[in-house]
Amino acid sequence: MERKEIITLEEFIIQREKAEEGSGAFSQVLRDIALAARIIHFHVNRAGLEDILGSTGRVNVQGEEVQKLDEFANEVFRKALSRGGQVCMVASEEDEEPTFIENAPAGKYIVLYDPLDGSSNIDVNVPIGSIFSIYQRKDMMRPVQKEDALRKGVEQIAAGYIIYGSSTLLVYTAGNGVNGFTLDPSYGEFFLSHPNIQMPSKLKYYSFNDANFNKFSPEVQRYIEDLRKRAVEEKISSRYVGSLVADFHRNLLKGGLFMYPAVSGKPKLRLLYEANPMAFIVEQAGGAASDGTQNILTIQPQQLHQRVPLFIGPKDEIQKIQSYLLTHQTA
Ligand code: AHM
Ligand code: MG
Repeated sequence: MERKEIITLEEFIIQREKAEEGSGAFSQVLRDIALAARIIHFHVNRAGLEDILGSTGRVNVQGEEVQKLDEFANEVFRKALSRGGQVCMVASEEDEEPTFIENAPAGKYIVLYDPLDGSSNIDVNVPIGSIFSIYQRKDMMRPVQKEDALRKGVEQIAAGYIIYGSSTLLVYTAGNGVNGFTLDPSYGEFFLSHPNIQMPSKLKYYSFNDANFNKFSPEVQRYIEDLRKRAVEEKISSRYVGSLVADFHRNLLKGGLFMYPAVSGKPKLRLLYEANPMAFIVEQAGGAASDGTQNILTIQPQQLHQRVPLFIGPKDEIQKIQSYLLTHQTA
């Protein structure tokens, strides 16, 4: 049997840095994120034991204030990204305003993240994840400002997610393919386990919250009704976890469509922290992402916490949805 080459995340980062003549500054940002991932992995796995579930303000047996896991993860990301000196500003789904990193005013990067997505799944042992998106700062001649985070997804230089599931995996793209690394918890090391991920073009699964069906727009309802009719013949199955990272990860590997259309006209998922990074990854894996009318990555954000409808999956299916929604649009 052919032996697979063993490559750690660190080795992979260094290889890519040499091949692309990177400065090393970007590699440091990835290292900071991998550190945050390891720390959050450890705490997710001890969630029940450490009694860190439940509402903020509770006191644990040591008499210390207990933090909710999503708030804890938020701090871990902020601290990890503050230490490397390369990130001048971070913005989190959990915080109203971005944080300017005091000790790195000359940092070249801006990182946006959702530190623990799918948090309603934490206390029922269902996979959850972290999502991140990295931009290079445009103007180094003036201090960074909040608006510098309002960039189109096409400008991302890297994006990724960490899934805390049956194993912990870090999947990322720096615009040159998508690669996945599985954490070996005994060594605390990520190993390349999913090189060059490509999303199968054949639709195998669809994932959406069916309970919202009656509140989708009539054209989305019609598309879904057609999709259901195609399911038997085309051997399409339905899967929905309710954690974007888990649903997306399965669909990325197996060929699946994830949808979170507007519910009573209101979208739920965030453009900057959820839709953009996943859209960048899916395009790098051969798929596509749309808000129903346009490519997610071309949307100019107006606000940090802007929400968008999200349709993400195999390219052909996304094209089908876009033309379907266009032709069935009611006045
Ligand atoms: P969160 O950021 O508050 O955790 O919400 C985002 C999550 C996604 O992970 C998931 O795709 C979606 O919300 C599920 O929503 P619903 O429970 O309405 O189906
Ligand atoms: Mg979220």
